[in-house]
Amino acid sequence: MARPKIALIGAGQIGGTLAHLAAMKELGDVVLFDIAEGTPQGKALDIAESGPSEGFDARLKGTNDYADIAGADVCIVTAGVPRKPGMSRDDLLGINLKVMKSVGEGIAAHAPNAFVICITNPLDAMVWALQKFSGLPANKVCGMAGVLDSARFRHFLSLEFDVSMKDVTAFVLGGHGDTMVPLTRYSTVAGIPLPDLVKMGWTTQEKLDAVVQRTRDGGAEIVALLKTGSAFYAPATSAIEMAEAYLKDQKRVLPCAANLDGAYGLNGMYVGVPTVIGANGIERVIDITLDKDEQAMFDKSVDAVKGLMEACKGIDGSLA
Ligand code: A3D
Repeated sequence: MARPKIALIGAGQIGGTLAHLAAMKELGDVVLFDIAEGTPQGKALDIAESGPSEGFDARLKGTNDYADIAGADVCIVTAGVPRKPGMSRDDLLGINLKVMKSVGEGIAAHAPNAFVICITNPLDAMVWALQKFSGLPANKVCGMAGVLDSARFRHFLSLEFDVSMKDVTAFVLGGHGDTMVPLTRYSTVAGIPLPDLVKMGWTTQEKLDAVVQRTRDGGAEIVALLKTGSAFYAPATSAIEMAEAYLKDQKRVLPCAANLDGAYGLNGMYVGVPTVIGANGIERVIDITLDKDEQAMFDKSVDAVKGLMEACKGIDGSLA
């Protein structure tokens, strides 16, 4: 059987890291696409030259021509611009919406059967626009944010409790922005919910609140340190986890920005929710019951995403 084909649209910081990870994990052959001439070709060649030492079997190609993504099984989209210090994700909307239009058309023309994972910010609005521009089925187009946000939450919790990250599960709902909703009730250490760990004296409510806030600010913390761009190692790793779930039909339960068709009382929008990812793409959206406070936080996050969707409609009438 031929190897799967993975097309990476955008060969910047995340795109290059995605290519390296996909090759090292032997998920398939990799095509790196970018409008910048030489960048995808240079990165593809550099990574291919790490193959003999690393010992992977994967072909890598860099290109500026959408025809080269033909027949891709997975497309991961990072095309666009990232944040600089002082910018919010929402400041990127105008530029990145235009990029989503050209990317959507490119994918529709050359890889209409792909499972598409969008990473470009502001995430929830961009993945919604990308699905519309591409016309691909909504279950085949999703956004990566929840895996990253919950990985950040898990990392900070593992530091707080001095336990292995492997034994910490975390649950983050809502849009990928300042209003994201880390749910402590559904986050655990080896199955023990965080509120119980507060009662057990493992931490205090104040410390837990600080961890939640650090998770919400996780992206900005890295932007402030790097100064020239945003996080890329963990975002790439998170998207690869989703791509692998699709390619290997793993039925992983992963939070991602998924199209809502009635779940959470919402329709026709993308927002971060727990999903099942397998060979049919987003196979299920898991509709959990929220308590009053959680619902209020989720509603606020949904309103923020709706505001961005309205802004997109104002820029591109075809989305209205
Ligand atoms: P960067 O290193 O600048 O790479 C972006 C690449 O996109 C560049 O190589 C550009 O040449 C290319 N590009 C621009 N326009 C087009 C186009 N029309 N077609 C094809 N390629 C194009 O950025 P990055 O890799 O650090 O980040 C990429 C995106 O991911 C940004 O929008 C970030 O804000 C976003 N991001 C999202 C998360 C999430 O968790 C959702 C995390 C980190 C970054």
